[in-house]
Amino acid sequence: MSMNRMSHFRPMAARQMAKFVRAYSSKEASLKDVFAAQIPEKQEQIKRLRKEHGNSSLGEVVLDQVYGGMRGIPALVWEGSVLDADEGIRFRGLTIPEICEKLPKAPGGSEPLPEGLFWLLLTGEIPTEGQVRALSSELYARSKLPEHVEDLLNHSPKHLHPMAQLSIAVNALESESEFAKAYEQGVNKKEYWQYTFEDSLDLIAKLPSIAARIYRNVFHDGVVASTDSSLDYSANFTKQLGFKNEEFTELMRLYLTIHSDHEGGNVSAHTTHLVGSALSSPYLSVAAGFNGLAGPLHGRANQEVLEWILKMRSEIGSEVTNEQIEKYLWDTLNSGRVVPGYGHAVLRKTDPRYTAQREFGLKHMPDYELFKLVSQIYQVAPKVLGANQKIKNPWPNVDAHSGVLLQYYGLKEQSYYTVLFAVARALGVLPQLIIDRAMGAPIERPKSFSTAKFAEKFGVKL
Ligand code: CMX
Repeated sequence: MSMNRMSHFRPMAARQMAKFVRAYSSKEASLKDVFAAQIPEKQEQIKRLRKEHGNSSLGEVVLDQVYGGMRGIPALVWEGSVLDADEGIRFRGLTIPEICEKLPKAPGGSEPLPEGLFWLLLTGEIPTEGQVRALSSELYARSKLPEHVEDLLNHSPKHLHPMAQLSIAVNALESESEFAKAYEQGVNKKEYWQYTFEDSLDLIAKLPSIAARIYRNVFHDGVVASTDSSLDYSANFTKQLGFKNEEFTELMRLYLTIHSDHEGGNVSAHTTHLVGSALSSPYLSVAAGFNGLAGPLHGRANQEVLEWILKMRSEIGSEVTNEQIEKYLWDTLNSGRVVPGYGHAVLRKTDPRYTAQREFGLKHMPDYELFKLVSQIYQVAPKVLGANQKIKNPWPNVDAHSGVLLQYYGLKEQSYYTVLFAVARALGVLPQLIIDRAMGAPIERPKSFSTAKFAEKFGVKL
């Protein structure tokens, strides 16, 4: 560890705080300095809010919400993003088109750099180009994998799903946890966030190397290209995956940005937060979140969508009419399966993450057969799904589109797609874990009852 990094590990004395505040006002302040300078004010804001409204009601909880997967119960604090049912996600108050416009880009590029989004999620501020470049370099410097993690991946059976391999590798990084070591040495709880920050940056930095190793081992020759200090996070990632197309790197920048965060209640975000609330290290917390992301109703839907589309094409042929798509949709529903890529627990309109990917497709591959097929399904599916009253949202979500864009550039192995989602999701869940530790968030522990107890509460005899 460099002296520079070590210097952040001492208790935050007044003199040091003054240094952070000075650094914060500088255009070249580091992410850690900017965040550190914000902490006292954020703590104060929460203290005041709780003092004035600690006993104010947030509304009623009804029994159906408890049995219905806790839909709509306001029970979590999540600073990075808020999801509106009709409008979709806002990252620190900004829509997807707004972040695409405001976040720094790579030289000659037009898509946002995900490093910038990470900065925005943690601090609420748009970084300068210089700050993002410094963060890219810092991630590059932290990206090397420990040998035992490489070994684990190299010895994983190829038929083990890429998400299971990813989870194993992230759990194995626990050996590197600064947080776990500091906790063992009895660090003061006021300093938890600093070690969480270090682990978070290390984990984000190493994830592309893990993901690329899995991809190259399972689907190719096991050789992972070296990274380059002059490249940004996404460019190094696509290089490691073995791609040379700059347009694909642009897609990766957009992909990692828009898949990062989707407020706190989704399975991967909530799980990371929940496990983290027990003071498990960022590695163990994020690995747990990834296990949730691997489920077909959540992140694995991107794999399912591609399989569903390819199966339709193999059954019907490449020239598909709207009537044939409608029948295929009904067949899926009537066989008791879900239509992957459609529906959402919160959204009630087309997901703006779907729209952002569609716009990318219109710009770069308007005549690509699979892109056109996704557009055609969009014309038919909402009507079919909408005919079923119980489906609350007949519109497409983020996963309906991502796979065909990857197919176009030659990343055709759909069982790998959720790993890309996971690399992005780390950029969304880790800022909140750092914030949780800086704000002293408590261990999460909601109340549960048995059905017999609920019945007793309402005077029902079972
Ligand atoms: N196809 C078929 N049935 C669907 C459906 C779909 N796309 N979306 C919802 N339904 C069904 C539900 O399965 C549920 O049926 P039961 O009452 O028989 O259990 C009913 O409609 C009501 O569900 P809902 O309230 O509209 O949706 P939920 O909040 O329960 O579920 C989600 C949300 C995403 C799991 C669901 O829409 C779904 O399974 N979609 C397909 C999988 C998918 O695309 N997941 C990715 C979501 C985005 C992400 O996290 O990455």
